[in-house]
Amino acid sequence: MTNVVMRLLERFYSPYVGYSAMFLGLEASGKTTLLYRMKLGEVVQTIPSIGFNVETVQLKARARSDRVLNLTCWDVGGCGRGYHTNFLVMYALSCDAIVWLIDSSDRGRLEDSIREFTLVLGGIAEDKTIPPKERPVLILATKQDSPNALTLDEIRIRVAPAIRGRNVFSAGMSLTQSLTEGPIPDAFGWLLMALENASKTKPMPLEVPKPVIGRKLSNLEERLPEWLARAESDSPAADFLQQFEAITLPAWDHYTHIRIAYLLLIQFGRQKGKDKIFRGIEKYIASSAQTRGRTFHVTMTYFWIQIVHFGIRSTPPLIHSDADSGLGARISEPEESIEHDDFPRFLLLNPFVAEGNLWADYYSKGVMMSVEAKGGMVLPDIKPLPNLVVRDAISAS
Ligand SMILES: Nc1nc2c(ncn2[C@@H]2O[C@H](COP(=O)(O)OP(=O)(O)OP(=O)(O)O)[C@@H](O)[C@H]2O)c(=O)[nH]1
Ligand SMILES: [Mg+2]
Repeated sequence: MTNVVMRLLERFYSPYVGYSAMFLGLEASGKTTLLYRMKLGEVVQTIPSIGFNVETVQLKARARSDRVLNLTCWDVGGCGRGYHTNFLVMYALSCDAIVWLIDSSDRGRLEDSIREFTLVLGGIAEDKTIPPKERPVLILATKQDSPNALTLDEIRIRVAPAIRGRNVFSAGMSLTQSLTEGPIPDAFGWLLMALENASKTKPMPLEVPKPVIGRKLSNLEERLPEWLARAESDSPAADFLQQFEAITLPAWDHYTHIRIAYLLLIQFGRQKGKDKIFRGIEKYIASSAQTRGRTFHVTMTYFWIQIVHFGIRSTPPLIHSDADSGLGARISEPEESIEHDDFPRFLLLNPFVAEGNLWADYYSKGVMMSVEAKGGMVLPDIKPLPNLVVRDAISAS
């Protein structure tokens, strides 16, 4: 089942324009800051990420001054918090390199970071198509500007056992440092060299690597491949919306809700789409035999609209490889960037939408299940919903 993830990653993101790297590291280690620093050249205000941010960046590689590294970067929200190791490995297997960020100012969590990283590397090592040595690992010790930060040497000594036998370069940096001078271009210059050397010897994969078998799969690890397979064979967008309108959908479950929200928000935008979702779902619950025993829940509906909308806004345009044109690559026009039938790619980048109890990260049960929350919009009591203002600032830049 996990092969559907590999297949879709390949369909959307391969052949890559250049190379790809997965950014790993505990919460607040600086993954998103680095990504947008490279993409936009500035430090943007970040919020803890909940899904994937994927961007292709161009970096001058200092050691090879005439060369530019084209890197498609997968930034995944807080490893060790939301996602399980096997889930990260599914994605990491399709990347050419691993970039591991360590927060040098957080002495207390260095061991946690090493433990998580060791688990992911162990999972990747099960992929026999690429020998471990040939998937370069770049270790970035961020926040060197913080008082009392761990030095790069202290970190090197501590991480050594985790990276034995691998092709590794480590660098200490502050993410506010220059992108053309100093440790950042040095580190990515090394990465370019390592990737070029690896691809010279890389054998052609004969088969899609088998999913990694480890401990019991978490809910999301099972559900995402199921959802992707379902999305691939589902009825076209127009038919699906027609069935929603006619109260004849084949099922009424969490997947159905998310696809409804996705399609209506894409087609009508946030304001009009939200109204259509509210009215449509309320009508469906009132009229369908499938929904007997259920009542319309205002806050829950609002929550999922917000989450899906956030996911849509976080999904960057797809880069088409366009070898024939001689231009190398073409970025989708905004209006074609998320197509109506692009639901599988949306799921791939925003897998958290498949977690039916995601709301519990934001709302206590008592609040979400209250009469007030059912009948009207109630704000979350645990933490604010993902922030579209920050997201919009990133898009605007
Ligand atoms: N002083 C300093 N702060 C940094 C540096 N790198 C990142 N930060 C700050 O650390 C905080 C967390 O950075 P993020 O980029 O959001 O971290 P992340 O790894 O994406 O975190 P999650 O999305 O939760 O996994 C932000 O406030 C950054 O501005 C650095 O080199 N120096
Ligand atoms: Mg982040």
